[in-house]
Amino acid sequence: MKQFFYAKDIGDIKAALEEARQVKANRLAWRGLGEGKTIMLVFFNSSLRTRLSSQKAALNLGLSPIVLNIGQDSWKLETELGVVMDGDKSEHLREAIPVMGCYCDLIGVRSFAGLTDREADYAESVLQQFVQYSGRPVISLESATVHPCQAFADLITIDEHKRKPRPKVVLTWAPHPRALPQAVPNSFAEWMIAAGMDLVITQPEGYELDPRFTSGARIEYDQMKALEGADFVYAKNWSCPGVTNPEQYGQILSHDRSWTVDEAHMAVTDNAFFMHCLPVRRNVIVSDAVIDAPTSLVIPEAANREIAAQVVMKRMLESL
Ligand code: AN0
Ligand code: CP
Repeated sequence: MKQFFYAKDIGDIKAALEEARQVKANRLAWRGLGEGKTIMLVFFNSSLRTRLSSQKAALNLGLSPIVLNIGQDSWKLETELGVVMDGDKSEHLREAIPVMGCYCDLIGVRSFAGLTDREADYAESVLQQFVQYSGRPVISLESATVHPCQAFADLITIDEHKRKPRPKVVLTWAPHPRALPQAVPNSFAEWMIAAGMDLVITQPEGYELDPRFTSGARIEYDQMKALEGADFVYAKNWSCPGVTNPEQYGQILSHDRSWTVDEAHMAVTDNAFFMHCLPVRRNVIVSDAVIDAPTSLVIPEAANREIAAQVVMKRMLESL
């Protein structure tokens, strides 16, 4: 495996889930695989789960992690080509990436969407520079439009908790005070569809996700109707994807708190499990009662981030 960005990169989903079960049952069985090898984990943005689970997954494989926080531990990096670098950025990605590539065997990159230039974000311009200039297999640790490590962990979690072969999974938009990327819902939708789940997406008008990630899902603008009979409720905020109106890309179109997932929402489901990738704002995205209920899977999802990351790194090491 040379890149991990999209659901197709993992190949057969059933095989990937089986491998995840094996890894989870015996995390240290491949300790020799990463011996003498290094993974560089590059963070342009904050992280709790991704940085810790990636380091833990690497350590399980005997792979040494090096973590670099751009702009804090390193120079501030320019990411756009062709600019006159007389501002606060001391170094360009064009040099920094091949230098990083010299010191590692695998690279993981967290680089959020800028949310101003839709075309640049959806072209994954930063991630593609890592592919082009590092000479190493690259993992998206949430890039502009995708968060595959999260989606894979979410799929593992659903697979572990499902009570029927094809559960109804509802991805619901929820309010948030800041404009957030579309990476998490994009990848969640893409992976649920790839895994053959019955996926319903519900959001206020204008928040339609890019069809390249959602085609095959049912769209329902009435949140309560969407939630009826759900087996899993996956809440997430995202900013305007700019599909229907490109000028609104990255904007907040609604602060409607009636979309906050509370007990009244969960009451119309089929005793659904609640899911969120975290970090979550309590009583904005989800009520205390719902996230604290025994049906909340937020911690098991986070725990499965280690497993998902380990399967991905294992496959990359096997194909070096
Ligand atoms: C980020 C997002 O929505 O993409 C990271 C989620 C894993 N969330 C925030 O910035 C709050
Ligand atoms: N879910 C997730 O990716 O969390 P972090 O942003 O803390 O890594």
